[in-house]
Amino acid sequence: MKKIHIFAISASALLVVFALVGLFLYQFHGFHDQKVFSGNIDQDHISNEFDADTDGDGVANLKDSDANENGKSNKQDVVSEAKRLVGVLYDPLKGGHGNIGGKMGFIVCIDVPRIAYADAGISLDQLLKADYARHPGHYETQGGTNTPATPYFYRRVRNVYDYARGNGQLVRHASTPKVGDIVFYSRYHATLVIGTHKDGTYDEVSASPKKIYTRETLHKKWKIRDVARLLN
Ligand SMILES: [Ca+2]
Ligand SMILES: [Ca+2]
Ligand SMILES: [Ca+2]
Repeated sequence: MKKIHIFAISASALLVVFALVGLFLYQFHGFHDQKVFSGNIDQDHISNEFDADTDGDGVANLKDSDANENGKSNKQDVVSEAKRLVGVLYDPLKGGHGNIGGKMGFIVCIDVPRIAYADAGISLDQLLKADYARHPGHYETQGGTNTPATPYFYRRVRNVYDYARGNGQLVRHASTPKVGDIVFYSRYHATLVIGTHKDGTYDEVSASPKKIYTRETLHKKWKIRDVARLLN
């Protein structure tokens, strides 16, 4: 009798554990859709990550209102992909130690806009790489440790900031946010605007070490900040 009782308890304990693991996996996950970068939408010889015209229609990504030719506007794609990132765990190693965290699908703050834009067919990696080739002076190269030839170049907030500043896409002290804006809290932290409201508040997706996993914050009060505004 006692044995059956213990069995019942351990079986229900096991169920609880399974339920918790299931909930954890549902709520928190990694980003594993690397084909966003490694894929090749127009099937030319350039992967999406470094293709200046991802859909191959002759219109450069930032001038193309539907850069991946999926029938949805860039803004729609950016917003829906950013929402899909909600729950992705933050990389506590911040890309360090051979990017173990990144390989497990963990992300850092700038990955939110980086992935969301890439999903829309606009690769920030490509924009930064091409800009660096033309204007290395836009960037703080830190004695050669911060160039496209070094591993973490495309995942540094300050490089996206410097790209935007050097290309007329930085709005200093923006008085209102717009959907798609990359919001700079500093040269080391950025978030993404995915919605705006008539009352002046906005919706944001952000990843940060303090929050552990990527979050969506709704109706946030706007504070004047610098933003990268890439979309029209
Ligand atoms: Ca291509
Ligand atoms: Ca195009
Ligand atoms: Ca699209």
